[in-house]
Amino acid sequence: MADEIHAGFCAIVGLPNVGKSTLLNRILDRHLVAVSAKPQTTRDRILGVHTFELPDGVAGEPGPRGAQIAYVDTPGVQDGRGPLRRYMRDAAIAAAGDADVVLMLIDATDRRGRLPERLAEADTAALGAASRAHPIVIGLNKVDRIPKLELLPLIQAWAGFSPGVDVVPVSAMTGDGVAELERAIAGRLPMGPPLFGPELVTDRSPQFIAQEIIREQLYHQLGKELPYACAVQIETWTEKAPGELAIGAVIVVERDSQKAIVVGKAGSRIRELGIAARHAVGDALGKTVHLSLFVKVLSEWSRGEAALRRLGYGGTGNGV
Ligand SMILES: Nc1nc2c(ncn2[C@@H]2O[C@H](COP(=O)(O)OP(=O)(O)OP(=O)(O)O)[C@@H](O)[C@H]2O)c(=O)[nH]1
Ligand SMILES: [Mg+2]
Repeated sequence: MADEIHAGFCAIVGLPNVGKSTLLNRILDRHLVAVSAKPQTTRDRILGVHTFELPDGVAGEPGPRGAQIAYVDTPGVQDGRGPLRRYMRDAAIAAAGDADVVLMLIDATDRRGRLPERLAEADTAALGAASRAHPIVIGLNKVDRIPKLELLPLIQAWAGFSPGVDVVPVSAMTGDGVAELERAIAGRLPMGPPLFGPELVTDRSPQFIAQEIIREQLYHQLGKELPYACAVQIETWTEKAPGELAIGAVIVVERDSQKAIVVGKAGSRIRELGIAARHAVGDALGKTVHLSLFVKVLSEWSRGEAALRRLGYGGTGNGV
């Protein structure tokens, strides 16, 4: 049928910090999901839909073709104890299980994690198995930072991962190779009508996006000092005028000492954080944002299933 396109779900999976969320932001050309230099930034599945034209078609089918790739960004898979880490790992493995295509992203600069053997280790074996059960594309990311000579053996090592696998070198940061990568993914998607309307980019609410971007700014501002167990909750959300939003948000930490770090001397930290987050959230949502930030201590929240659910990790209606 003429209105059939390559359409389906692609789960972006991999170890923490390989650049999954950076890649999704690059593909959608907007700041939808949180990115940071700290591993385990993404905590939940996030849908980002890219509807586009492939000018040269896909392999074996030349000519322009329509495509709609519904990407699911997932938390980096890694061993770890506690309900939050378990929740994150389950979210990634479930997304790989539900997808039409799995995009396994590898950090080509990570000497230990960049070879296929890494997927045989206990903490990643379930992800390796879920990925092999699907058509798979391997993206070797961060190639802007490795010498070309190192790339060839890496491509060869992954070429044998599963039958018919495509291995594509990319840089999510510069955009190099991203069009090739999308072409390889689209070529593995079934033909059919689009799954989503052309305007839909994500199923996440503006509140969720704001919450994620405030958490991202927290990571940027605090770096190594940041407590792992911090969460952001939106408490108030008022449309003051068209294009103008007032947001009240709470940063939840687990101890008074962590609160002191986030607030800073005479409130200096949280003030700077508020300024950076206001700009970043405004950019992401395309609005002028007024932001009030508070810090709250909720002891041991990352260990309790009930508190996790209250902060949006788990339960129904939160995944894609
Ligand atoms: N040089 C370089 N750095 C990159 C590239 N892609 C991502 N990064 C950096 O890698 C770090 C991790 O990026 P993220 O996109 O947060 O990685 P992630 O895989 O989503 O991480 P988790 O959500 O924690 O699993 C950030 O500091 C990015 O700026 C790339 O192509 N080149
Ligand atoms: Mg991420």
